[in-house]
Amino acid sequence: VEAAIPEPARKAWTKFTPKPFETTEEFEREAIRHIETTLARSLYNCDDFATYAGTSLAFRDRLIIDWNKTQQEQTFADQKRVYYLSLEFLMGRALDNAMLNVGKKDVAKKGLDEMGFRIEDVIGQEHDAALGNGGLGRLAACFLDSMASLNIPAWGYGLRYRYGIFKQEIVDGYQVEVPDYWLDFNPWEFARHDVTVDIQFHGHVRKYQDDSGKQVAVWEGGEIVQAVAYDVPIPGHNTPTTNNLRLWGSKAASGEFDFQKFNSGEYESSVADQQKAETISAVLYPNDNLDRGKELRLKQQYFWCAASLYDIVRRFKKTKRAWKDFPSQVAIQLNDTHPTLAIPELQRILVDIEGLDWDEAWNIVTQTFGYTNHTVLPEALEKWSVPLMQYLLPRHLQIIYDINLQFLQYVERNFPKDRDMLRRVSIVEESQPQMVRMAYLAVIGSHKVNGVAELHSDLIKTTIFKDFVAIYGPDKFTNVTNGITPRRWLHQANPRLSELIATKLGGHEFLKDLTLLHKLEAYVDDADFRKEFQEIKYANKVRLAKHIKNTTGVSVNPSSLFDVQVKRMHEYKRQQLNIFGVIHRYLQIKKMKPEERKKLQPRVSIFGGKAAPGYWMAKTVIHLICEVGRVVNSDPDVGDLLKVIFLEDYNVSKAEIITPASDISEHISTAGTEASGTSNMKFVLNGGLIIGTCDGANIEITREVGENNIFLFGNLAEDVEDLRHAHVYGSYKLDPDLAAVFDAIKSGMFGDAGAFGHLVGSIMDHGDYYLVSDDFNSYIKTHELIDEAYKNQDEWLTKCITSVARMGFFSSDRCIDEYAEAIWNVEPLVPKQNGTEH
Ligand code: NBG
Repeated sequence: VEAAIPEPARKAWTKFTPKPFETTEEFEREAIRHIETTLARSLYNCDDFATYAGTSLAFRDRLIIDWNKTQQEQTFADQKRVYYLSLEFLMGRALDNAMLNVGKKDVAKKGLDEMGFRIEDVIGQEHDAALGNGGLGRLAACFLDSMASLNIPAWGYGLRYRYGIFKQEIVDGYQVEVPDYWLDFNPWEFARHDVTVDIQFHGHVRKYQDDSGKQVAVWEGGEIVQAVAYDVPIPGHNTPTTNNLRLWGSKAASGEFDFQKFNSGEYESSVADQQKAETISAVLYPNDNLDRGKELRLKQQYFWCAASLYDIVRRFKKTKRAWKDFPSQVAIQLNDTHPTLAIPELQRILVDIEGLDWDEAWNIVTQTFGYTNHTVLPEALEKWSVPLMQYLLPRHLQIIYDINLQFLQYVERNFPKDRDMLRRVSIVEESQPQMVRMAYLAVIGSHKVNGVAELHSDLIKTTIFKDFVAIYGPDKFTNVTNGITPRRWLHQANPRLSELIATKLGGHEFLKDLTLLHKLEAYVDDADFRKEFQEIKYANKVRLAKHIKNTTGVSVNPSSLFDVQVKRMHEYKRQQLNIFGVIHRYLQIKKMKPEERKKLQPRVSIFGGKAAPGYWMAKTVIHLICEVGRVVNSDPDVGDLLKVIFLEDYNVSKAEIITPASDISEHISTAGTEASGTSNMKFVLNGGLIIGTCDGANIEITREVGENNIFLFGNLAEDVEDLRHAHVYGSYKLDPDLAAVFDAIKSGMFGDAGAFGHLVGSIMDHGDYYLVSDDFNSYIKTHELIDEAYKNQDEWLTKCITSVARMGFFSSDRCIDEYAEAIWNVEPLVPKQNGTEH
């Protein structure tokens, strides 16, 4: 490739290779140039937003220089790449992250200062890229950061939603959803109008025999929608590696509205096709851990899988290698079952288009894919109806049938005595209508399947994939416990703590090797260190208190114990258990004499999280939290002893303010329901303790930090089934303290009792599926322990510092190392120091 470029042209290019800014002055020149020329603004009309834009463009230029080098080096090195397919990337803001990863935040701060702006105000102008619902999408974002930081040649593939997760407003104590149009000005993406893929839907399949007598299938007719690539540079921390996140946008294949119709006056229908095509990538489905089986969602999934695979195959074909090399050049990771259609799609490309034999193709397919499972909740397991698939993707349905046939024949040969097994493991569920079970297809089409925490990975082997363990053996199933990037969740969110750690550890290496944190244990008794650690926590609480005041009008005392539960609203996550506990506390306070009240530990209970728009019960819990806050926060008997806050519109950038400010955070899912959880890790890494059930990663956090440094409570996963049974059939009595809470709600103490009837009823009368009553006593007793423990600030601080020192395991760098080693078999490509040779 290089040799093909004539010497004079090459000379001109290398002479003018753009150089990234280094000094404050160079930064200012770049930022001001962008403000004046790219944005057409000037000294006289430049506000925070224009400054944000100019600063971002200056940094984007830097990233693109590194991005170009990285992509060239990866192409020349011609080694295996990872493709991370995720329908969600919950990126949050990019500017602060870019500044810190390229190590130029100080330069920018000084430059902006000289230009008359405060860096915090400028950073605060950025709209979150909120292309995800919760933990699954944020995990994908942390993984991108780790893959770039570890120099793994990797691409993310996703959808460019015009609307991310909705914005949440709280109006009169109710959630109201507002659309999140975030693309008005997005300096972090590059539209690649030259990188397009035509995606087919509907139509029919024609089969015939070719001259050699081979059966050939052709997928014909139907409609075409065009996928356009938008690239987002992903900078690694302290390395030139800048990977790519490619998001696909949809548009009409012709690129234009129907001109004939337009000319004949049918203005509305002339744009209808265009709008229909653009609908595919228009909006993120706002459900967390719930599958609704909508046709448009299936269209999104195929559109994105087909465009991504076309791109991956096109890149592979440029290497001119034989097809059998495909799995040694390409690793594709399926983030949950959302991209499972990539499996039949690759089989279709290899067999129908490239003409490979079925078995040879299937071999390649199964060696290429890895599948990560993120939930055992039955309502979240994806199934698509056969008639819908037949209508939308007729050829894929045939391929899925063929995959299933071969698989079932294999099972029958190996388990001839277990007749029922065929029914149980079939990809096609014999229901009315028949359904395609995507998780089974993902297991069958991948070489490795992993869960996201030890308990979860054990559970999938004994529950949803039990038969598949028998069929394939246990080695196909493995665990990769989730992690978080310490760059965003420590260095960026809690800069003072990051600096303090760096002074003790002699630099910032811990940001790239988080296990180095263990050295902090030597400072547990160091008076100066302790004092500063505590001051930082207090300052972070003051910052959050200001945010609370600004957004809710409620004043909270930063010396109170801050008790935080922020995550998607879901019955299995049990925010209802938390708010019932708060009501219990309120009732206790009301009963106390003034001198008893003086002994109490003041608390602020902080909630945040979105409910899926159609999830009535979750919305009811939000409403109850708001109503309790309304009553408690204005009760003169209570004062500072208890405040109840619901923070509007919880998202990544708010998490960066909330996480460093917590004393206790709540991770209280019914045991066996939360696959991992990742905010639990963020809170402990930022010097907060947690109250939690024996669920997900809480168990491994306990193993790392020690039982004395975490507040565990509640029933175990192994007992859940029996407990549920007892609710329905056995002798079971509602917890008396919880009964008192329900009486208070029913009395109208928190507004219209009728509004909470079905919430209370789900526990009292309808089986208490999430075992709120069973865990209630243990929960409130544990909160009493927390109050006592917090009063001894010295011991509390020791717990916090010790825990931070022991969190090294939970870096997403460790996850990526494990995936790279055990699943992807890919090596890092360390960039040349001055990699401009290419
Ligand atoms: C979620 C789990 C979380 C887990 C994240 C990331 C889905 C389907 N699953 O517990 O509920 O931390 O995945 O693995 O969103």
